Amino acid sequence: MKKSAFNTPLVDHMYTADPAAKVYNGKLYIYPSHDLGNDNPDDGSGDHFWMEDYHVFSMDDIDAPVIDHGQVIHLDDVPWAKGQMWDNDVATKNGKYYMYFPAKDKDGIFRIGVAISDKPEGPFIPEEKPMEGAYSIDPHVFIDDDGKTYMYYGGLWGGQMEKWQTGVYVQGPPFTQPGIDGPQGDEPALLPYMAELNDDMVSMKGEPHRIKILDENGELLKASDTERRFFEASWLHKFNGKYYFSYSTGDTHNLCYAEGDNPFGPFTYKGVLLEPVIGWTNHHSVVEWAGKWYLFYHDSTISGGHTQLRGMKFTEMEIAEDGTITTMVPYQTEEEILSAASLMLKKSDLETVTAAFNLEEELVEKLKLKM
Ligand code: FUB
Repeated sequence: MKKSAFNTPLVDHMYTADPAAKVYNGKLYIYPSHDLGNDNPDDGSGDHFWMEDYHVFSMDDIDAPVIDHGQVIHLDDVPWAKGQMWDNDVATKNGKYYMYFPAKDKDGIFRIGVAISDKPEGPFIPEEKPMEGAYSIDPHVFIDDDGKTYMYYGGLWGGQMEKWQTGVYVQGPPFTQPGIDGPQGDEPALLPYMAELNDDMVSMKGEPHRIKILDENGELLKASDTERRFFEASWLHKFNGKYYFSYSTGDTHNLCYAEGDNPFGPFTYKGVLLEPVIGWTNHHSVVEWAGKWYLFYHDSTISGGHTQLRGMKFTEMEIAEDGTITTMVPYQTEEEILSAASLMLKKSDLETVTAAFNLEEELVEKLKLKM
């Protein structure tokens, strides 16, 4: 198991993605997706992201080895699910730990399920049925200082949000047609969902809300504003009394954040948190641990650039007093570029790696020396 370090995959014995980092009992727990991948085409349906179980990881401190607690739930344990156990998250209340996870049901519709454990490291026992009224992907659960609990979720394209525009699932082509089925041009982009959870942690208080993400003029971000509009990967953190909703822009590959005064929003767009990484998806979590803020994210260098086979990583964040986050550039210094490029090279060829990192001749020569 590898020791943690910037830009180094946290583990290399399996493919991990979408890391949700949470602090429980002084330890850092990481709840990632477990990428198995398959040979389905990368066609916008998301069908090449194949996952059947979850492992839980933990670290005693930021320099400690990463511990794999093993498989904590498997698809075969979930009566309603057919596959694609994507990004999950875990929250704690009433002395129990609740894992929220999306999976496709027997009809191919993404639903959100809950599984329960007495310990943060699991194992987690799934409920018989998915949560009533919760669909699409990427659930994240945030508990505010007053104990109120909110779930944020949703995703475009493979995440099927376009299919729910009328409030019921509309069967269409086998998958949402990228850029066709949703709002277009100056129409407001589709908005992520949020719902307050009941104290039982397995049901929602009423209907989900749509979270408004506004531009600098107080207008909803437009569908054509693909560099800034919501796509997937919801996360909320609180800093100096303000709420920060962060998310991925999907097809433009940014992680962005927006600021609000309460958990319901509206949130006003603030900027880019992490620039694009190697691989199509960019997905993260933000966590405060022992007085520092960290970004957990993933990229595909570990698999030689296969989008559906990713490796989780982390880096420390810089947050100013007013909540402004310094934009992180995943491969910035020569050392960072060479280390990520040489990792990718283990499973890929020089030409592919040179193109992926846009390497100049001098760096290509240095990379060759590392081969
Ligand atoms: O891991 C499968 C999907 O890829 C996630 O649910 C998305 O956010 C993207 O990271």
